[in-house]
Amino acid sequence: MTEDIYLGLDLSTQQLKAIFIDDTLKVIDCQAVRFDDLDYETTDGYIQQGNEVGAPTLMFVEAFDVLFSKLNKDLLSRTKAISASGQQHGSVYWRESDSLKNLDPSKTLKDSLVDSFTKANSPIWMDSSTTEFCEKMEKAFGGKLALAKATGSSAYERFTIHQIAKFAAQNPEDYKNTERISLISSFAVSLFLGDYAPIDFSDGSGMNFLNISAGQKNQKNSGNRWIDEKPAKICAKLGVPKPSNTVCGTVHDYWTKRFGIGSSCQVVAATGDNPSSLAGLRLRPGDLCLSLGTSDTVMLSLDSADPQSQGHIFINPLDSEKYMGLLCYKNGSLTREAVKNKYSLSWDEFSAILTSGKSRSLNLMQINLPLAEITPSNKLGRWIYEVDDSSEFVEVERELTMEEDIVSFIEGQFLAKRFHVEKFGFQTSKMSRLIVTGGASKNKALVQTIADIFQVIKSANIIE
Ligand code: XUL
Repeated sequence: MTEDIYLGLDLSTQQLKAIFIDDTLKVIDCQAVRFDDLDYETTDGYIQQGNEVGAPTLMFVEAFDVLFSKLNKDLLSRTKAISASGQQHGSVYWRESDSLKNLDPSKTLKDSLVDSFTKANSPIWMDSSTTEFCEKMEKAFGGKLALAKATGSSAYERFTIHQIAKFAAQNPEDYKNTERISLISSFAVSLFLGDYAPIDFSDGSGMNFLNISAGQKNQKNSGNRWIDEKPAKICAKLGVPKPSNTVCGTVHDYWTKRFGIGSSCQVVAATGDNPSSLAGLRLRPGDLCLSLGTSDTVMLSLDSADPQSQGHIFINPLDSEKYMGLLCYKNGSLTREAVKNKYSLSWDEFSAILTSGKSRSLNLMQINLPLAEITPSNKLGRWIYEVDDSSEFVEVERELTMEEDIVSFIEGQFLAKRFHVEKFGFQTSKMSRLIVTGGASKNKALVQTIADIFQVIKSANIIE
């Protein structure tokens, strides 16, 4: 048995998870706390009011209290380093105070930090309420593409700078009293440090405010990479961003006294959940990764950046001079589950229909977006087409059978991804590997459908 243990946290949409690995990367233990099991009236980890979507910041804090009370004390005492991954784009607003520095080991984190936030609900990646701020920024930059060339993406509602602009406009007093703004990833690591952790370059690329090419211009991963330092107050609240592998310091005394983590345990900068997946899978140029979770994402590792007005380029978490490409879909696992539930099916029954239905040529094409989509931007609704005798697509008026609905919906989800990834500049015919990861990758019928749609042939591997 090896002595050294490493602890990774994942603060995702629906839960906080801890995973211990040893120095051969073997998983030693894994525990999670679901946000809906805490007392904050969330559904699937969030609260939605129209197009505003957020999660109580104190709920995140309490999840750490609950999770750490369940973790194995021996493993905690052997932990050499801690880092975290977080749902991307979400933000946390810290009130000017010393409470983070002065965490008291006799208290829960929640009791220590109850007055520490100027905004009770952290806006999260599902929010789409900032259109006016997005439009303003694109206009100021001279259009979508110009903003994308600078920051890696055109303006997207969930990207953090627009959420900050909205908060500053709507709650100027609370904004004024905000000393620091963290991303959800850097917030998680701040709890371990007992101090503000830096935003890392990779998750920071999801803010529409970080200069993604500054590293190429001899700035060598140092200095301030915000695209505009003139809004000095915003930059001061964000701090100086750092490479994703920065060692930020050692754990605050709180963790040693309350949970027995060694005082020399290092705290490493956190990053977003998608950059974390790319790092964990060690994606290489030529690989295509589909991550199937609350959101579905398509990820690519890139040597150079060619931002488009749709899709995102982030700085690569493994090498700050390289990049990753990302397409994000809001209609992922929750939408698949809603279609399954519509027919009161188990996952096994749903999968059996997918497998048997696929062998028939249905000639149907369905686009089903019950949640306002991210790719393509803000599309919402359901469209069904059929190919007629002259190979034209015609809209379908009749009710679909259950089998037609399930098969055409799933095929539509992945046909769209293939189409978007080709438009993003990735040639699927030259793909070296197709990697399917995330919760839904356990579903063999789904993975086979994906393989069929991406025409995975012998030269490519599917890795589940
Ligand atoms: C990526 C995105 C989502 C979240 C989900 O841009 O918005 O994948 O990271 O946690």
